[in-house]
Amino acid sequence: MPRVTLLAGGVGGARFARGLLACIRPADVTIVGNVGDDLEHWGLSISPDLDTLLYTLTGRIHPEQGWGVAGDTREAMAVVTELGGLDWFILGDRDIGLHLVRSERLRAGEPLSAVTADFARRYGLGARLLPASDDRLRTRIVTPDGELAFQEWLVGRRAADPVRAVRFEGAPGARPAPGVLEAIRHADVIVLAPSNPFVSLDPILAVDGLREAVEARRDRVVAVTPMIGAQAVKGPLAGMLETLGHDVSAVGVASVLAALAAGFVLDDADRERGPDVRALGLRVACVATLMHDAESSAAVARAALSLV
Ligand code: FO1
Repeated sequence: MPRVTLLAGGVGGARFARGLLACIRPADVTIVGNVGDDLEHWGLSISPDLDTLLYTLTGRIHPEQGWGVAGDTREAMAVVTELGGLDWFILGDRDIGLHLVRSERLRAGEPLSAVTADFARRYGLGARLLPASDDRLRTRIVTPDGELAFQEWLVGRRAADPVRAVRFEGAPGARPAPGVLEAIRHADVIVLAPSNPFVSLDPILAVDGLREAVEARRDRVVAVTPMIGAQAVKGPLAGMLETLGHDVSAVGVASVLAALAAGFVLDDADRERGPDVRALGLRVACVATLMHDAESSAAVARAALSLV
């Protein structure tokens, strides 16, 4: 049974991870989650991508949103609105419970990796879930109107501002969380999840030593497309590929990741682009990449594993 390390952002990363856990023993899977999306809001330490992974992989995720908790209520948010508080970023009541505990433990000096491992254990997650770094690293979006914090750009302004550049506050200088480099060095397969390469994978790779560690294992690295045709499966990737000067397609993503990965999973609909991806020096597999249930997620995971 291969040991697999997955570098993952939000919803796409979590759905892929769910498929991986259907094919591989959970004890052989390490997931390194993006922390560039993290924010402090209402005094709470919020880690959206770690939570999306945790909730998805332990059966708690809100199925339509893809983030937050299934069946959650919004009583606290209703009070925030009633009292004139900032209500552009929504936390459900149960999600707030998790955030109260995380925030208190971080304030008391525990590292994010320890809190995350404990939440994963209590929620019954068999795989290892690691934040890329315990140090503060924040994705910042450079727009024509100036620089915005990631969630302010994505949620607050609905990703409407064109992206001129992306930068990572805190990197270089952010150290890998305990176990991250080892998980990359010792994996039989490393998967770059179908996540946005600029704002989900790059902030992981911006952690000190991480990009180099992945490049050193390139022959064992497989990436999965987050694009089908000219559309992103979810989120603002298509617009970012365009404004950052890349082909708005899976081939554009493959060219961004070609120095890191030796295999690339294309959607069946993009099968005819296979030769373009092979021309970048990548092995190619094709599968239906929309992961709407456990079986479709597992099929994508099997296609990725077939490339190593
Ligand atoms: N996405 C939204 O579109 N609106 C929200 O109000 C929102 C709140 C939120 C709270 C907790 C959480 O874990 C995720 C949340 N998300 C929200 C999703 C999040 O902004 C993105 O999915 C990720 O950061 C991108 O990977």
